[in-house]
Amino acid sequence: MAMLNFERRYRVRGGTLVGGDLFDFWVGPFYVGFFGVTTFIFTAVGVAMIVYGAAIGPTWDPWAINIAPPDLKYGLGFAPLKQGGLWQIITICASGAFISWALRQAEIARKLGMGYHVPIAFGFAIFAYLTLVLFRPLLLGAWGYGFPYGIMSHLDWVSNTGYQYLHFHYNPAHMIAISFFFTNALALAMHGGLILSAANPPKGKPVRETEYEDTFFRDAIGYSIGTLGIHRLGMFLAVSAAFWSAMCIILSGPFWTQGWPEWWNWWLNLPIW
Ligand code: BCL
Ligand code: BCL
Ligand code: BPH
Ligand code: UQ8
Repeated sequence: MAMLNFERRYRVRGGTLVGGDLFDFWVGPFYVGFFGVTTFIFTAVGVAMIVYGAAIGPTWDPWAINIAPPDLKYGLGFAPLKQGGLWQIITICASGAFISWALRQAEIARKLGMGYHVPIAFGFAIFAYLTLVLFRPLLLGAWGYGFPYGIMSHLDWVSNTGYQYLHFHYNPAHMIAISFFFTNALALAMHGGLILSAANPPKGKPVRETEYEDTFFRDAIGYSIGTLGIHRLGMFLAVSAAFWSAMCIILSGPFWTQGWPEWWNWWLNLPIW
């Protein structure tokens, strides 16, 4: 891959969090670093375990391959390899790979003298994942509450877990999370549309400056959040969607055991009706 002139200049040593100069180099376009090596190792072991799980399983159909967590009877202990132990190893590898990935992004940000916004945003996705396979199982007392690793089987888990609470749509944190996801797509549609409309005119027409972007939305809705503001909003919406997703599932079980429609009784019981 061709290297930008700029990339050649910034590819210098330093800024690493651990390991000093040890893995401070690039392979093709990829920065390696200590956390590149740990990402690579966790990914290699994790994927190998998935392939092994598929090999000892009943099928090679990619949609049907399933690596299930241990039975609830194993509680928070280790399970035999073929009874959920594989799932436990894969979970460790996946967590290690995701966290290494974020730390590698942080090292790249340091080298470039940039903020940590991207790895922090990714941290919210990692937090949601860890809520599903680590925090909630810990609070409920068994690894068996984690979701199975399989394309179709993980959808079964979502559906079954949802119906366990009768009507998951009544979960108030789920409502907030969904609203953030929808608002996020609304904001990105507006942002993508607005930037293309100003910065990508047909051949021969002039590019419009940011003042025009502001004016479009002032004319349309009386207010513009501004060209920096829309990115702050975008990060807030995306990160909040992941955060409230984590909240909706950590509440289900550890903090609320009935159906979610029941939760709303506090509202019906208000003395003002
Ligand atoms: Mg899921 C769907 C992965 C957690 C509910 N989910 C998907 C598919 C993909 C996937 C197979 C498209 C996702 C997508 O476009 O995301 N889910 C996936 C992963 C995790 C995960 C990797 C995880 O936490 C590690 N899913 C969960 C949890 C639920 C959940 C348990 C709440 C978030 N998921 C659902 C529902 C649906 C999916 C409901 C679907 O309808 C959809 C589907 O079609 O399922 C069949 C956005 C991200 C990108 C576009 C970036 C690219 C991501 C690629 C496509 C991921 C490939 C994963 C690969 C097959 C996994 C193996 C890794 C290798 C061994 C290295
Ligand atoms: Mg629901 C959860 C929306 C109906 C039961 N539901 C969610 C949330 C989201 C949502 C708010 C999932 C997003 C998330 O957590 O992302 N649900 C939603 C909507 C409807 C809906 C919009 C709808 O009806 C229109 N849900 C229902 C019905 C129930 C129901 C009513 C089933 C019958 N819903 C549940 C249950 C859960 C949700 C149960 C959840 O557990 C889930 C939730 O909140 O989970 C936290 C967070 C993102 C992640 C977890 C992905 C993490 C990715 C990691 C860090 C990186 C992966 C890397 C990958 C392996 C790399 C691949 C390799 C490369 C491609 C090379
Ligand atoms: O590099 C990135 O993007 C290109 C980072 C990333 C991010 C980032 C990155 O910077 C950010 C800011 C976000 N995601 C943000 C978010 C949203 C919340 C703020 C949220 C909605 C979200 N990401 C969701 C998701 C989902 C969903 C909804 O399911 C997926 C699938 C992803 N994000 C995926 C990704 C990757 C493309 C990338 C990323 N988000 C992180 C890449 C990474 O971590 O690479 C290192 C790891 C590997 C190469 C593979 C590890 C393999 C494991 C060892 C084995 C697999 C185990 C797994 C549990 C099996 C699951 C099976 C499924 C069928 C269920
Ligand atoms: C085997 C091997 C590869 C070995 C390498 C050697 C080695 C040891 C390396 C170690 C380092 C290491 C661990 C490398 C790992 C290499 C691998 C396996 C990488 C996997 C990469 C990966 C996770 C790919 C996923 C791609 C994907 C499906 C992404 C999701 C789709 C989306 C949403 C893409 C967005 C498009 C994009 C690029 C956006 C970035 C961007 C943004 C956000 C932006 O705002 C902006 O404007 C300011 C841009 O323009 C400048 C952007 O580009």
